[in-house]
Amino acid sequence: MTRSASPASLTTPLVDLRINCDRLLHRLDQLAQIGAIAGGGVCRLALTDEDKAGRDLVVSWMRELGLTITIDQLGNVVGTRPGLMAGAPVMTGSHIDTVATGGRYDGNLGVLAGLEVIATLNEHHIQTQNPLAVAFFTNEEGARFHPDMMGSWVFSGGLSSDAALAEVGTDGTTVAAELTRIGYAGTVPCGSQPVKAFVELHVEQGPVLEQSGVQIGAVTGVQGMSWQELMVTGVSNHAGTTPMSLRHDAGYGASAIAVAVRELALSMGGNQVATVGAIQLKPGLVNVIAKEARMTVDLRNTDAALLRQAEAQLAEQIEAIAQKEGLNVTSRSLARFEPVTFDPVMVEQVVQTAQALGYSAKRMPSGAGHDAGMIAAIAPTAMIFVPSVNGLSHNVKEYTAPTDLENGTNVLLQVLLQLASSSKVEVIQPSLKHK
Ligand code: HGY
Ligand code: MN
Ligand code: MN
Repeated sequence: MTRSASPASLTTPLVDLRINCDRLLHRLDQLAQIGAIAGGGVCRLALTDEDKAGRDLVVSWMRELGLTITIDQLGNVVGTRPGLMAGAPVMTGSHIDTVATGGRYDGNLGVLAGLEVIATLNEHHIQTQNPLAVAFFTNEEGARFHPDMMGSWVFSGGLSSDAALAEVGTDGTTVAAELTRIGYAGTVPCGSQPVKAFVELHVEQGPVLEQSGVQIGAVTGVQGMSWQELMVTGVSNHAGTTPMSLRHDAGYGASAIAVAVRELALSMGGNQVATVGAIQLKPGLVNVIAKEARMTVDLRNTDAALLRQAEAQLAEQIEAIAQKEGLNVTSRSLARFEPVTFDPVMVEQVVQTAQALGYSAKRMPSGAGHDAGMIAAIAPTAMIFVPSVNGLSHNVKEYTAPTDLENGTNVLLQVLLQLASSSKVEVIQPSLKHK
């Protein structure tokens, strides 16, 4: 595509431009076939063969769209479209890894919506002032390798590549070995790619937009997150002969802690949420008092001080349970992120853009962690939410209506045009094929 001799420069963003929803839906459907599981969901855990296949497909689309591809040491992939000026790109993107019982929109929408924006600009021969980039970051979910948002955290300088590469997953492999195995151990140093601004489109994964009947969420920030693994150790013994007063039952201890976690969130109220997502007992036999319980605790709050209070209160309750039951409990942090506030000017831009397109919009915090929460450390950042039917996510029944997918992607298109065009865009006449 070459610039024409006298390009028709437009002085305002192309407010009437719209994406091609069928093309977006087709890509979402194709990507969802990779790692497809019963019920319409997706299992594409980070750095598995399914992740590789998904990466390969998205990279092939990036190449078709003429993007220049870079892969950094953590396997973060960035596809860049040149602007009329050089310099840091305006970036969008998300992740294509999923949890084991994931849906087809979590993360995938943000990446494919970014490609849809590029395809729309290409077919209308539009070039922006600043370069545009679409990224997918490694291991956003943190389901196989902790912490979550690993790739974007390293990309934004919050975690060293060495530490991330050395991380051992739940199946005993390392990030480094798996990146090499799937062919995505890149050479670009992490943290070496500046970003002018970052906007991520994502399904809300909660009930707020649907219950309020609002079409677009202008995300004000991401709540703080504290993941810990607890190892509860007791004494295995015979289920029939051991008097209740003599038991040191790790299974009971874990259950009492799980109840305390729930009661903590209910007593604190507000935005406090708390989840015990995994409990494994050993030896896990019907007639043996459990010697050991491995369990996870996920605490989140939009307020940093309240999150610390929740952590402290839970630690006290765990200590009391351990004392009473004669158990030993150790805790290991799996992830810890402070609440993040997005750029207020960009949040307002999302609201204004949505309303200018005729969509209703509301400001709201994100309950889920996102790559945008990491990139906010290095660039002005905002997120766009679209409604999740029944507020479901991390569930095979995750669903967002095509109209909402289209609305969100159109808002993304316009916000990116504004951010990357500064004052004007240039319509590029296609080069004459045969002079
Ligand atoms: O856990 C989260 O909020 C994100 O899906 N990793
Ligand atoms: Mn996500
Ligand atoms: Mn997720």
